[in-house]
Amino acid sequence: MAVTRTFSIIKPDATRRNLTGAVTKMLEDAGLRVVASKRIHMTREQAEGFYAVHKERPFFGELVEFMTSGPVVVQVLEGEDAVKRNRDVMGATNPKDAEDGTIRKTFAESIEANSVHGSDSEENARIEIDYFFKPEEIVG
Ligand code: IDP
Repeated sequence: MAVTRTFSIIKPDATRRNLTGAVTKMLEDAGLRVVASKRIHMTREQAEGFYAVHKERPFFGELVEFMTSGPVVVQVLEGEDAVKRNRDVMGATNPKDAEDGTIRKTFAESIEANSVHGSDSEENARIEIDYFFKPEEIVG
């Protein structure tokens, strides 16, 4: 299996509860390596652009509010089959549906405040990494 990259966000509900380290440990324990990381407070424009695919969905406004409500940690993760590996350890979008041992089952507060984002395809991973990181910020 090829070593690939994916994009992750530790969301405001997790940074607020000081869970950056705990979430990162679960990512690392799942075989992912953090090759870039920075703590930022997203602007409204950044959040709207990032979630543009969801702009017709009823929760778009609330999602942008939530994602700009506090700091987030954006990360590039590397590992074998990184997109799937990350999605597996994240768990289902709604923590009620997430499996035991996943990040969302362990930490998420709700379907919205679900602690982590992870790219859903390699193509989106490339787009999302480029959205937040310059190539020289990624140190593999
Ligand atoms: P994903 O993050 O598991 O890929 P998506 O369906 O792409 O899930 O949704 C993006 C984000 O939008 C979710 O992680 C969650 O924060 C939020 N979201 C998804 N569905 C709902 C909903 O029904 N109500 C409120 N927020 C939602």
